[in-house]
Amino acid sequence: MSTFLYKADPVRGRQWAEIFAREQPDLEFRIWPDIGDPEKVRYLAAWVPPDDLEQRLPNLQVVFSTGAGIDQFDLSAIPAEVPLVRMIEPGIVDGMVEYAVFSVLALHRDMPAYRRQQAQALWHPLQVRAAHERRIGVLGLGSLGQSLLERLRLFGFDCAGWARSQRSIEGVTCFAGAQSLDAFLARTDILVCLLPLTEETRGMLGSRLFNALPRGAGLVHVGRGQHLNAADLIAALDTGQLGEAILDVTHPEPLPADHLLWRHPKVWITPHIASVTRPDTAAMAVLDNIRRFEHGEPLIGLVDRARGY
Ligand code: NDP
Ligand code: OXD
Repeated sequence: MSTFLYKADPVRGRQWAEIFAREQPDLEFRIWPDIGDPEKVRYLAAWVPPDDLEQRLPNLQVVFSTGAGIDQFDLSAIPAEVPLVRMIEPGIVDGMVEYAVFSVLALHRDMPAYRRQQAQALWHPLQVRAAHERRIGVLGLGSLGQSLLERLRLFGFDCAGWARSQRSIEGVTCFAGAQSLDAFLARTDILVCLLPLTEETRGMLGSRLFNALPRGAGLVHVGRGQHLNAADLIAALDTGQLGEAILDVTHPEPLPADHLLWRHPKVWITPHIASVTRPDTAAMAVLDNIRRFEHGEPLIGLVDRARGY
């Protein structure tokens, strides 16, 4: 019998185990560090994989990321012939859509400003803008960015998105490639970052990008902490170039208690909870990919190592 090895949160792992036992009883499910016979491990699902992957698990055939992002993997440590698959499952999409819609609506309806006003017992209505007058821009039009835009459109926002390749999404103005980034930013009042972290996107959320946005724009950052230059963000908030920022990801994580971002009046921080993989739907998505692999069919979420996502 081959083994499926799970190396992430053990509580959720036990939920995965129940689903595997029900759906694929001929595959032994083990939770790290109880790996059994390493020669029998064909599949690994991990948030962070073990060191010495090749030596430790010599018969590994597929690595699954338990998250949508794969930047925490050292791609050079995974044998070239072993596919790496990122997580695409309905639970992660639903969670992200909820969080990002909440954040966009909070900025659209000035909730951070009202929180500050409440702290001073200040009753002061701010001017309301209609949704169609608010331009939302989403960086990254993958499974999460597209699902978010489909939902934001329903509020009547003026929606746009930016990706590497030209995309077509009903009701959304799509921009592609570095040459169109400034045009996309110039029409964005609330920017949502849903990019993967790669060599091209690291540090992208910095002064240059902030200065290309309309003055007072809002930022919702749900990508990765290393997309963001925190000093540039603070400077942009202090000059008013940016109005507010909602950050779910930081660098490092956890954010140290003495970091300036914690106390900045125009920053809301959550501890990387925008979206988490849901055990029931994630286990089913991985089982479907195992079936695909065993039938020689294309894997859903296969990482392109050259692109880095
Ligand atoms: P996908 O791989 O499906 O989509 C990535 C998108 O980014 C694609 O549209 C891609 O363009 C675009 N992109 C990548 N590189 C560039 C570039 N250099 N220039 C322009 N566009 C680029 O990812 P997901 O939608 O599944 O997830 C996105 C990210 O969200 C994850 O990598 C992770 O960092 C973050 N995340 C955060 C979570 C949280 O809780 N905070 C939870 C889950 C994910 P193209 O379409 O042309 O390929
Ligand atoms: C992910 C995450 O990438 O939770 O799935 O950040």
